[in-house]
Amino acid sequence: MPTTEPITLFHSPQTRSSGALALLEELKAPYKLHVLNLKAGEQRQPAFLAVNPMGKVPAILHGNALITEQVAIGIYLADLFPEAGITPAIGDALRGPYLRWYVFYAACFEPAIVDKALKRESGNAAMVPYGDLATTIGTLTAQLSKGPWLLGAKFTATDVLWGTALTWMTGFGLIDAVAPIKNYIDRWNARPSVARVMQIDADLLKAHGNA
Ligand SMILES: N[C@@H](CCC(=O)N[C@@H](CS)C(=O)NCC(=O)O)C(=O)O
Repeated sequence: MPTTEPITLFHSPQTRSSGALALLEELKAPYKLHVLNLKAGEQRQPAFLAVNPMGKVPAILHGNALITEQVAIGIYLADLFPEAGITPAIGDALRGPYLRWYVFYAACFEPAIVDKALKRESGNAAMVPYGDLATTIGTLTAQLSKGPWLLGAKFTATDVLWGTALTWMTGFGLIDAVAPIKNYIDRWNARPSVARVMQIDADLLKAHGNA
C-alpha cells in the first residue's frame, strides 16, 4: 500500500488512540481524524462497529487496509514512514528488541495493569501470560533503568506507546513513578508531539462539552 493513500485515524480524545495520534505526529505523517465521542456511545453505533466490531479506538484506515489494536497500528505506521528515523528496519540489531517491547506491552504489561486496576487476583503465575505483576513491572523497570529510551540511546516508535501508557498508568496511580519510570515519562512528555496531541484532545473535549 503506497504511503500516498490517505490515512484516517478513528480517535477519541484522551484514550488509547491518543498514542496513535502522537505516533502520526512523530512520523510527520499526513492523516485525517475521524473523531468519536465515547461518552455519547458513538463507538457502539453500527457505523463504527463496521470498522471495529470490538467498539474500541484506535483504528486506522489506510487506503482500504483496516488496522485495529494499538500495537499493530504502531508497528504498521512506523514501518510506513521509515524516513522519520524511529523505525528499526529488518536487519537492524534493534529490530528484534523493538518488536519484543511492542508486543510485551499488549501481551504482558497492559493485561497485568488492568488486572490490578480491577483488583483481580492474577492466580497461578504459570497459567498467566504475564506471570505476576511484580515480575512484569520489574522487567520493564530494569529495561528503563538503562535509558534514556526503552531501547537505549535511540528513541523509537515503541517509546510513543510506552511513554503514553506509562503517563496515564502513573497518573491513575496504577504503577509507582519510581525513578526510571518517572525520568522516562518526563523525557517523553517533553517532546513536541505530546504538546500537540494534548492541544488537539483538549479542543476535541471542548467540542464534546467535556472540557
Ligand atoms: N485492545 C485495544 C484496546 C483499545 C481500548 O481499550 N480502547 C478504549 C479507549 S482507551 C475504548 O475504545 N473504549 C470504548 C469502549 O469500550 O466503550 C487496543 O490495544 O487498541
